[in-house]
Amino acid sequence: MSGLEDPSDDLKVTAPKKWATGAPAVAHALQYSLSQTSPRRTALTLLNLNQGKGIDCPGCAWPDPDPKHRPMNEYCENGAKHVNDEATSKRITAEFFRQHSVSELDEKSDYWLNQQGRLTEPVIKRSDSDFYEPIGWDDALDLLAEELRSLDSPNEALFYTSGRLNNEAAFLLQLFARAYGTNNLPDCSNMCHESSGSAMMETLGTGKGSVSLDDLHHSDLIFVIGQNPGTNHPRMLTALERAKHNGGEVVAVNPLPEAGLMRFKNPQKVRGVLGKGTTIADQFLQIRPGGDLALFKALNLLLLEAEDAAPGTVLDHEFIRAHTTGFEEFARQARELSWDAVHAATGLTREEIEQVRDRVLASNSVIACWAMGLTQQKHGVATIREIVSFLMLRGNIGKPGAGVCPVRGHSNVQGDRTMGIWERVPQSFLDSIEREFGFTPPQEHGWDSVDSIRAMLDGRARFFLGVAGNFVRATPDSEVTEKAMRQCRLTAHISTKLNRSHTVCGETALILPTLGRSDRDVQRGVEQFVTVEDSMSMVHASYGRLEPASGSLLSEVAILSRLARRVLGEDDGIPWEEFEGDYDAIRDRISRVVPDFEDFNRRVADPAGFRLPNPVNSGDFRTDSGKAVFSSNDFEWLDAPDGYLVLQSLRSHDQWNTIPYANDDRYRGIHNARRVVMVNPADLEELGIADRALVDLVSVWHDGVERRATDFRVVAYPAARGSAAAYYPETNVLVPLDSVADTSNTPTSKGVIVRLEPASGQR
Ligand SMILES: Nc1nc2c(c(=O)[nH]1)N[C@H]1C(S)=C(S)[C@@H](COP(=O)(O)OP(=O)(O)OC[C@H]3O[C@@H](n4cnc5c(=O)[nH]c(N)nc54)[C@H](O)[C@@H]3O)O[C@H]1N2
Ligand SMILES: Nc1nc2c(c(=O)[nH]1)N[C@H]1C(S)=C(S)[C@@H](COP(=O)(O)OP(=O)(O)OC[C@H]3O[C@@H](n4cnc5c(=O)[nH]c(N)nc54)[C@H](O)[C@@H]3O)O[C@H]1N2
Ligand code: SF4
Ligand SMILES: [Mo]
Repeated sequence: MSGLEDPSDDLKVTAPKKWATGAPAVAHALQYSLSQTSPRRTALTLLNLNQGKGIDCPGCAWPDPDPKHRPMNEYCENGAKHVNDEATSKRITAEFFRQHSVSELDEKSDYWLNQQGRLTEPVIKRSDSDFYEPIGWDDALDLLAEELRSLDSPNEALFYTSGRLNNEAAFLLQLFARAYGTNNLPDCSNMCHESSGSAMMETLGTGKGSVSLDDLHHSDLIFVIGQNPGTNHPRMLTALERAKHNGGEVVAVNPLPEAGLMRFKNPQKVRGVLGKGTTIADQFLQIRPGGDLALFKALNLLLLEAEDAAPGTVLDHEFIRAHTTGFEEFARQARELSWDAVHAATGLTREEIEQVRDRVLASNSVIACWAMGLTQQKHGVATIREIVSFLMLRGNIGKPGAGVCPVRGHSNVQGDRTMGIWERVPQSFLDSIEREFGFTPPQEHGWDSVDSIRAMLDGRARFFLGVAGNFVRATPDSEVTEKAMRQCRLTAHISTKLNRSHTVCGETALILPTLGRSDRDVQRGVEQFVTVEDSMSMVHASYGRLEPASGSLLSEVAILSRLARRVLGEDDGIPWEEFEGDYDAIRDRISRVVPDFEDFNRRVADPAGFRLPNPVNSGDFRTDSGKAVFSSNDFEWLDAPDGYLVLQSLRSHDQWNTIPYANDDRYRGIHNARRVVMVNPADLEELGIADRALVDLVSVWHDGVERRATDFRVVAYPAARGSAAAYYPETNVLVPLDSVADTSNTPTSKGVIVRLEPASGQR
């Protein structure tokens, strides 16, 4: 494995925090921001963050409140850190690449690479060289175009994106890929909420969440499942606080007692900073990883039994009759449940689950929120289907204060899908493209992220263009993925900052630096804005405010338009030049291709933006039967053999996906180290492993390959029994490429069976 920091022996452990986001959080954000840039740029970014006509936070996809009720400091510690990581005053110049060979850069840590600052000019690593060197934009794009035109089939090319990309560039990227001839549009969703989309499409006929912020504020009961909002969606805590003040309750389901789930001190209120804060979870279910399907099966059985005991009082028969199919078979299967199996799978007692049932029975409106703890499990899709059934039993879909709430990650990951970044986009979308642009897009599905790696490995794919992400670190089975990338003839990345995907590269490699969301974007003398869609389907504008990191940066829109013109020729019927010069022209086309975007330019001028309708909320279920589906899911869980643990790979408080900002995880009490593995003290005792021992994590999989992540410090931690937690991406090496969720093909990053061995260096 390349590029990891030396194991840190400076590890300091303090007690895990029992509350999140108070005064220290604000101080931490400022500290990081000021380490990156000047007080002036810090102030400029922060004053403009999440304001009307300001910068949409490039952090997570949590929605902004209505502008009329939005305080000036409507951002969180991590949003502030994240935008200032982009606004940094540090620069990477040609001199930097003269000093450091690619092999040398590959030895550096992910942290180090990111800390070098913003990329400022296009560079190329030629096949006979170990150095990146400057190249002009025209030459770089000519070379890319030539390579694309020389492939035997358009399907040898892969176009990867992360959800950082704005709507306008995303629309152009998919349009370009399809006009070129491929649906190979793998994206970070494949590793993120794909399981949510798969499960909801099947059962509800739409892949998106159904609730609004207002629903959350007025819900009687909110489940927060497999999600760590204190770190990953901090402003969600404000919404939960509001729901609690309105009399709502929260049930948290997690193997770890995450600080943000316990208590919240609102940094925007004096009372929040100085007082005790608000208790968030009324009930905390410390579940074993992978136990959620069993939990919701148990809850569904308890609801059916409650209905048996008092017919006509528990289930919403009218909803079930009018809007759903599959209830009889679902109910029959539900009654087969064994409580012993439920206990083994969840680690929870029947009494705990009955207590949750009582809360459900006392609630007229229930919302289920979830994130990676569910989606990155082998049976993640089945679990989410089961949760949909759970909500439908009492008609908790499509009414105020109720519904499904997959909490998205990247700020525009949902929008990118809406814009057609999807290897399996619906036929209706392809037909719209054809009507609008007059060419027939390829009809067969493209490759998702995991299949793209397989295609690179066996030579079916030879060209990789990555936009706004870090494919090599985001994907599983790092050694295998790295080999796949190195086998490409050409890899190119449109990026703001240096990362591992630039050092683990193809024979020829290009880095194309671009404007970030905070940078001012001027085309033909006119300032442009871009748009994004948040987790609750609100579409709104984002205006860059800062002086760009360098005069030679091009916007993503400009790079993609220029590349498309070179590859497709000047008379392909798509006005690429006009698109580059005026983003309104792109939005006009979006309004004619993408459903519910009519009159896009006018509607997005409203600082609040507009909300895309979710058909589910008007009883319109776009499944084959036209009804919502009660599914029958086989009982599955993660059964680790004796001596093994179920490892989940998660985020620390001080990282943004593949990029660590520091070696701290303050809320969990971990300081100065990232190569740590958190395990319950009782499990450590059973395994005969001492707290702070230096171990290797060894994953076992039925392909017989032994995957090993070396030199992790053991930390005794109040994790669920039988489980372990360690950070991503250091642990991606342990996730086998073929270990994926059923249906969604999402890597099982939260369910890896491992054993702990004394570190190889010490044996
Ligand atoms: N600061 C910051 N914010 C971010 C990101 C970031 O890296 N840094 N990343 C963004 C992105 S792209 C995403 S997708 C989101 C991710 O947001 P989260 O999903 O909150 O991210 P993870 O850190 O992966 O945490 C998963 C949570 O699920 C729990 N969990 C693990 N396995 C299970 C299980 O089997 N069952 C249950 N019930 N729980 C389980 C873990 O203990 C943990 O609390 O955050 C977004 N926001
Ligand atoms: N083991 C394990 N693996 C996981 C996960 C996990 O929980 N466990 N989580 C998965 C999830 S949920 C996700 S979303 C993926 C994340 O995977 P990615 O989205 O691929 O990774 P990021 O770390 O967000 O990408 C960071 C890079 O994006 C570039 N960038 C940042 N801003 C911009 C911009 O405005 N424009 C452009 N062009 N480039 C920009 C910078 O160069 C930066 O280095 O990882 C997945 N992998
Ligand atoms: S909650 Fe998410 S979108 Fe909001 S400020 Fe924090 S990181 Fe940004
Ligand atoms: Mo994500």
